[in-house]
Amino acid sequence: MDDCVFCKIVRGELPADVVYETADLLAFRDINPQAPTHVLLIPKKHFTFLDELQRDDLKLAGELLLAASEVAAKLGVAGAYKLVTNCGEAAGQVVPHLHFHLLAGKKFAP
Ligand code: DGP
Repeated sequence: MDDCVFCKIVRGELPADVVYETADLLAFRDINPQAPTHVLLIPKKHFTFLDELQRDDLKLAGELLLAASEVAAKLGVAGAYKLVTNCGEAAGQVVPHLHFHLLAGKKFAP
């Protein structure tokens, strides 16, 4: 989408601290980190949120989960991170492009 901030990052029109990239996925550090490690993992293709994924996107959905694990390993936080997606404004979603927050490096409540 033309005016989507994460689509602009994908297209290189906005800068980002990229930590991981494949043909279909991108991970970059959050501009407003809530933990010492706070990375956003996104599909390059625009989906507004998780509920827009279809059965046809099953491979991409799986790639996203495996990529989260790979990003965590790359950043040295394997086995010690939280993975969160906010689906919709009511859940606190601000940027309308599907993304997972990978958070680590601090103690989280159970
Ligand atoms: P959410 O509330 O789930 O939509 O979280 C959106 C996150 O995106 C929030 O933690 C801040 C981050 N963010 C917003 N704009 C930018 C940006 O331009 N660059 C980066 N790196 N992060 C951004």
